[in-house]
Amino acid sequence: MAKNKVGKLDTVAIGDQKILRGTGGELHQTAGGDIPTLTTQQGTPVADDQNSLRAGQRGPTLLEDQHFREKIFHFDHERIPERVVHARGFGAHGYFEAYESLSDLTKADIFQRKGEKTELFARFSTVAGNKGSPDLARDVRGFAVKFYTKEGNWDLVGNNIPVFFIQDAIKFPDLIHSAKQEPDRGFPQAQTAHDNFWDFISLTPESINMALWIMSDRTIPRSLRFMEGFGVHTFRLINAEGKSSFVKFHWKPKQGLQSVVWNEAVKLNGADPDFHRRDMWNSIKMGNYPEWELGLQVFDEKFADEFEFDVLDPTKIIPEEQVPVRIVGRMVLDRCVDNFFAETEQVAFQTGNLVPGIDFTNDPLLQGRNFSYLDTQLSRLGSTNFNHLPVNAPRCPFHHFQQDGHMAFHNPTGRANYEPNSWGKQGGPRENPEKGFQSYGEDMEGAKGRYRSETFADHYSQARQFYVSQTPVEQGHIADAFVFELSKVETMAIRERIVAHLLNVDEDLAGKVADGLGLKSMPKPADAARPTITDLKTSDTLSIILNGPKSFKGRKLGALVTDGVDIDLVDALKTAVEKEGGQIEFVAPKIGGVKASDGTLIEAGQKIDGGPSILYDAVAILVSKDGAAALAKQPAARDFAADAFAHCKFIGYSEEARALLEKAGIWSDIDDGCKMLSKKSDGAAFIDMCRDLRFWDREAKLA
Ligand code: HDE
Repeated sequence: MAKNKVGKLDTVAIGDQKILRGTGGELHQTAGGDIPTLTTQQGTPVADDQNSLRAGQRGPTLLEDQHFREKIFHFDHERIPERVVHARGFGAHGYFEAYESLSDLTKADIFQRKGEKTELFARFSTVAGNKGSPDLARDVRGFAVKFYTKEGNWDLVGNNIPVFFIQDAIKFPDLIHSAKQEPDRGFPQAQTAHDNFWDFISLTPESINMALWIMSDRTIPRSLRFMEGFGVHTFRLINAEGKSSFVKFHWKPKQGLQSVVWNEAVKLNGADPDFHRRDMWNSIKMGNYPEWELGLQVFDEKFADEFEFDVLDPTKIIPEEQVPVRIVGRMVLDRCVDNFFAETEQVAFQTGNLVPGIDFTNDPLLQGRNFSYLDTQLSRLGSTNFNHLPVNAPRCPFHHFQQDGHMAFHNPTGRANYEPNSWGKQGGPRENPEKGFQSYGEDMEGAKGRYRSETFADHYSQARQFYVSQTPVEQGHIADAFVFELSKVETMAIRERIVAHLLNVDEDLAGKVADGLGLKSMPKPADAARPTITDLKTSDTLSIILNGPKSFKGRKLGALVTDGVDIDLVDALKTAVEKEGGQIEFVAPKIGGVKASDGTLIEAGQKIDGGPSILYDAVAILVSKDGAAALAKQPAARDFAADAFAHCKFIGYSEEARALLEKAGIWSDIDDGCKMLSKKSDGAAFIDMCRDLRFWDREAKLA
């Protein structure tokens, strides 16, 4: 053991490794071998990173300690302002692969060649909550994708819901203020269940369609991997001949659609506030890459003129039955970020980032967004040079004369920083009329004014269409969500105003909500600018349950095990899950794991109180008799079983689990969603059952 003095500290070497003993007696490593020397930002080697420079052993700290000052200075400024909306997000890298050439529709380079891959960065987010808010807040999810195409970055900045709350961007600050924490008290965080939000909604009839969507299970997705994405607005595609078609963009998850139930969401926010980001991170790290297909709804002016609603109104969808979604490629997310701050936090999306071949329409919300996204980056990223950050920079060549500013690190060389100039080849880039972005030459006329088009006036018909397109289970969830949220609203008049709107959507829904709120009498229906069209065709694509995964692939089974568990059952179940492309996690009384019947050690992924059943898509309770008796005494184990049952999950159990299931209060209610696992083949049969989302038949009995 070698010893030497560094400042006031002793270092010791044990074998090849140097260990530094701090004054507190802790052990620290110093540089040497493969470990680089710590430096300041200037590259000056640092001798002591444990103690600041003092005048004397117990004296004051000296101003000349440059290393200390640089370190604290930098730390003090680590945070940048979080996004004013969509602050909580999670990003990943991946690629887009075109299935076919769309040159008939668009000259966008990304869509020209079948099989071509384009790198991209996707960021998913909640809207209302602050950066540290929980993942399972009832909220719309942002679904933003930056494609690094060969002709510039194209940002498709969408949501997981195809409609929006408002029709004009001028109302966005009001909408968001009403949803966020109330300004006097600074709460509630990441939830719309409060007076201000529902006050605004109740006074904004155009938001009622969106209100139905956000009260559906769309706002509590099981995972970011199992939700759809939508560009929301109508855009244009322009082909090489200058012909324009209208388009709406859709992302369809290959995994299918899946959500949690509300009671689960509430509990998940405590048990794992990072549930969605952890799920995405783990899936990608395990090589189980999430995939979405890009779909286009393409239509022409004639359809736009004949459609019941205005295609520029972002509170409306175009049902897929009316304009089918044409699948044109896929997005695969296959790489986690290396640094959350540099990539996920600093990525700057912008609706204005379009490429030749794609263009805006006059949707007033989209027009307003085009102003907002560029503007917001200056507050957040502090410099007009945010596009110099690697995650934002194009990956195709770029040349322009914009220069200087804070932190510019792409600095043009040469004499010319203006154009036109007469410096020939040395004079820098020039415009390119053939290749360059050309806006579609749409005719414009009309008097200047602040308008809301008459064609935007129907606020209830599509809300009704959405509601009646849901399965009864989902309709029940929507009614329950309204009752939950409005029960947190303290002002009676606001509760009544919402019910008055719901009367224009569906009387049965309004009745259920009024009943759930204990309203003494039914209000009059809200005044409607247009009567509700009641015979719009239902659309199956609007339901989550009808578009579920149909497989256990990419989903997770939680298996509660104890010492003495039958190893054959465990083996059979594990094999069945993995064969299906799912994941199994063992939950045990202790994190050290359990010893199975044959002495095999089963490693635990979770200790029982850290692994509640809400974390899993389905559960199995595989325990020995003694194990069940011991677990029956533990509230966490009883909750594991009782919650799984209450959340309509499929439950597999060994015969010996009875003592636990009895104590959990579910033994006498065992139903067809529960399967006793007594022989090897039961494992596969159970996973077969789990292909369905949940055992919904149970829900009505629990009500
Ligand atoms: Fe956004 N929105 N938004 N939004 N939005 C932002 O831009 C805004 C809207 C959406 O992961 C902000 O960089 C206005 C609709 C996503 O970084 C800001 C209006 C849709 C993200 C902004 C809307 C979205 C944002 C905040 C009304 C779905 C997160 C930080 C006209 C189609 C992107 C930022 C990411 C972020 C403004 C409405 C989606 C302030 C003014 C509709 C996915 O610029």
